[in-house]
Amino acid sequence: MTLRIDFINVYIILTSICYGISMFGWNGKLLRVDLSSGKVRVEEIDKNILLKFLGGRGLAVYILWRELEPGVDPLSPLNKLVISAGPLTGLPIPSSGKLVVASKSPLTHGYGDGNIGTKAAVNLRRSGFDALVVEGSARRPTLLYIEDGKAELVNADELWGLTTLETEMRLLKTYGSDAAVLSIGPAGENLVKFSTIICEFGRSGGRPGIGAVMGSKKLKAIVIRGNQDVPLHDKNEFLKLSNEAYDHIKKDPNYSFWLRQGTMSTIEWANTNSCLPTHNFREGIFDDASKISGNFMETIKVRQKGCPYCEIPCGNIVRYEVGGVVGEAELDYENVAMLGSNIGLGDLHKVSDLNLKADLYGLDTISLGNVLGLTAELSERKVINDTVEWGDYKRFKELIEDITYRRGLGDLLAEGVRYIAYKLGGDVSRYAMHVKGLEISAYDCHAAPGMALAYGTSPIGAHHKDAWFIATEIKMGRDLYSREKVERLIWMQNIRGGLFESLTTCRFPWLETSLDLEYYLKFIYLATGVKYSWDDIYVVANRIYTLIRSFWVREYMAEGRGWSTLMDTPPARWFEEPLTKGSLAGSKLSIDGYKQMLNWYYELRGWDARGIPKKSTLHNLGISEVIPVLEKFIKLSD
Ligand code: PTT
Ligand code: SF4
Repeated sequence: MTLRIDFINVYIILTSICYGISMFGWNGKLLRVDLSSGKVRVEEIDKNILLKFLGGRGLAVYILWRELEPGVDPLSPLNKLVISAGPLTGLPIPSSGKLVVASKSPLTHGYGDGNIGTKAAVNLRRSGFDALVVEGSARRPTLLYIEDGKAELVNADELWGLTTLETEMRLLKTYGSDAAVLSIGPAGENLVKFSTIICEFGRSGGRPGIGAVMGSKKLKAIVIRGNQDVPLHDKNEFLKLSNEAYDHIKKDPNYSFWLRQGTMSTIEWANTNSCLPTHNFREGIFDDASKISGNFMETIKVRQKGCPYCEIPCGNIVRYEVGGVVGEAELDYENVAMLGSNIGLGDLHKVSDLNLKADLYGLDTISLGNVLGLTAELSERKVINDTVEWGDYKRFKELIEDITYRRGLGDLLAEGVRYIAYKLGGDVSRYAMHVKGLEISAYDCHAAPGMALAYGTSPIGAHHKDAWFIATEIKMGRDLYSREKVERLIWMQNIRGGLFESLTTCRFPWLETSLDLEYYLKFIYLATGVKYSWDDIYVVANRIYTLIRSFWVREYMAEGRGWSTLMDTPPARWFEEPLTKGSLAGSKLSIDGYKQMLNWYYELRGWDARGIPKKSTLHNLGISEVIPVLEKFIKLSD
């Protein structure tokens, strides 16, 4: 039953989530909200789709592929925002409070998603849903409230313009501390192309501009509460296994060090291994690395923070002081590398302050650090008239404001580095650090061809989420351009980007405290009653990667941008300008070696020499419905 009332407490739907297909692990329902018409409805999700795509990222790309008009403007009402969970999300197992936020990206114009650690993950599932699809666009600022199968749209005029912190505090006061809030800041409202969704006072998700998609829909926030249990196939055994997993994690030798530093220990590691991004990815060594390191961070750390059900909370909360003003910020490796060494800033207090600004405004720190680094380099090369010096904290802080509110130069910077390079022309594209329009995350690849390939082939653009390959690469040999590396990379993508993004749970228990992957197969079985083998999982992962690739090709062809293997190639800087410091001085990537690895990658994925899925691959993966759609735009290989 759908009721349309008017704007203040507008649309209410009461739905029975008891009826429908019986299943375990999944709720089998999605909530669809049309902001243009104000209609809200509950839909069943075909069980076969859940079996084929698991959930999270898999379900998101399935929905976006099927439901978006090819070539849709990402900031138009026709784009859709999908928030999706997987069969393990929000269940009482280690680190399950994660949620995928996905859409056609306004930054890259391809498939975009992020993975956000939040109570909203638990509450969405406990509200009876596996996914939320938001379409259309509201006329006025709006808030979506979800509770136990009911949804309500509420006027949010009073929240528009507030920072994410102010928004979350107000909403928790209104809806109670057991509510979960996902919100955007002024950057999302002003359609900054790398704005994100923020929750829990500083967790951020949706690097490819998912915040701007919410902003374009005038959706300021989503508040979720939920009190229902997700039905499980074998609850007793599930809980028993979960206890065993928690015990394992706590006994792991890395457990206590991880609790002290989380991802921040990577600063020293990356500097030692010449891959800490420095001065817009010119170098991999930063002279002031020790001043922004994990060890230094420990001296100003006041507490730690984590996602629901997490026994290894990695959020480092520090208290910093700049010019007599004291503040608190949450630090991760990526934030500190990109707003520290990459912009020449060797002062963790100042880095923390820039980080906090990004959280309050809802900007992605990785893209922001790229944009600021590029701006300093453009200033140094006199491509722009503005003076922006390396390490100039005050100037960077002003620029963050200008980007957020799109003032002056900030209006151009708000578009991301690919567009900046396009607009300025000349040779700027050689050192505008992105792949497919998404700015590169914090690993320099002058001497890391496998990691460069991980960025080149990541399904959302240059992000490390699908394959943090560099540590494996260092063990295998950095100057090796081998087929074996490509095989290992694809395995890693399938586990991280296929399995974990679709389950949807945090991958850190596996990576940082060696929780065996077998646990996850057992958890899937005990939750859903469905036995997946590893071969089944690889098929699911390949299906997801191939559908995402099909989405990119369709969108780029429909928009008239065309498709080429350059889309999978990192910027010229890493191929042309060698490192000048440390033991790897003189290193740069080989373009021939990279091309060879890319060809192997395509072959192993069943894509043709252009990087486009072959008909036979689409058929074998059970997504042959993609073939006629793609063939409207481009001839496919057999
Ligand atoms: C993620 C990206 C990362 S990845 C970091 S730090 W990392 C940056 N964090 C930001 C931040 O903070 N504030 C801000 N304004 N922008 C930020 N941008 C950057 O966003 C994150 C953790 C981390 S910390 C990592 S690696 C792991 N990522 C996982 C993943 O992708 N999938 C998965 N199944 N598990 C993961 N576990 C870990 O989660 P995006 P989060 Mg993030 C302050 O969202 O878009 O994917 O970009 O979600 O809750 O902050 O957890 O060294
Ligand atoms: Fe969240 Fe960190 Fe725990 Fe993962 S390890 S669930 S990102 S707190």
